[in-house]
Amino acid sequence: MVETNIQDDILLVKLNRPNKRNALNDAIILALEKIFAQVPATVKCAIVYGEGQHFSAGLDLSELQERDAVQGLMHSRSWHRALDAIQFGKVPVIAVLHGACVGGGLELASACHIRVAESSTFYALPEGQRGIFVGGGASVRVPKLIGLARMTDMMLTGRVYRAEEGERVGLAQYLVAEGEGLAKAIELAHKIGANAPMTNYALMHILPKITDSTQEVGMMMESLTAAIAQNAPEAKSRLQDFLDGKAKKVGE
Ligand code: 1HE
Repeated sequence: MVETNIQDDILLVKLNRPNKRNALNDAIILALEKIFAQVPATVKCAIVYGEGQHFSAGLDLSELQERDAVQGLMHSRSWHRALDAIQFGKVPVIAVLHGACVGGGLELASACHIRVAESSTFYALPEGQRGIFVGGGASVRVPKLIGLARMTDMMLTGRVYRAEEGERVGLAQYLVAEGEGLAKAIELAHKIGANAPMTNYALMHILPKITDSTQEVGMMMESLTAAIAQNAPEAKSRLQDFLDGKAKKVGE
């Protein structure tokens, strides 16, 4: 139900359950956790995408049995572990979205570092209408993308954001024509893979902690990160290349 493939230094992770609209059952969540905990050392970036007409219909509702409170807590925490393995793993992850990106599908997408949306993409949090609450990290990650008020509205009213509006409010960073998402993500993955490792590490692991901190602590973490990054041989040679006229200018 989850297929992986390595192309150059990019790990391709495909949700492959199109007859159930890539609904995420426990086996898929566990598979994602394992895949992102064991990214091979040669890989520099990963891409998550979905087979069929939709990225993901979210939690597999057929598995939502009668759970008591403790089982429900454990289930939600299993999603947190898997999606944390994506957000705080070894390499940046790009999600390619199309069709439904709803409920747990949006939770998965929001754990990735960049979202590329094809024009068929639509976003919703139907948990509000199903009488449940988000449990896969949306209450923490989605407001960081679109703000508290928009997420509250999505859940209170069942509001659906279409692809263009989704890109405008920050659910996706790139909007592309139908069928072009994977090519765009591969192009971005090559750019990401060419960065200095410390830069990618800092963006994945330090920047989120800075934004969750007080101004004082955040500023100190920024200074420490900047000092460590600029001291790396990789940074010194890149800066020298620019001064020698050998590096690309901004925008080239
Ligand atoms: C499913 C699921 C699912 C489809 N769990 N089986 N998510 C939702 O509330 C979204 C529910 N799904 C939908 O609204 C629609 O399926 C879609 C808009 C995504 C796609 O519509 P469509 O017309 O392409 O497909 P379909 O005919 O609705 O579904 C095809 C099959 O997939 C059908 O099964 P079949 O055996 O009758 O063929 C559907 O039952 C099945 N299917 N979605 C199980 N979600 C950590 S907490 C997260 C909490 C949540 O994510 S709640 C939100 C759940």
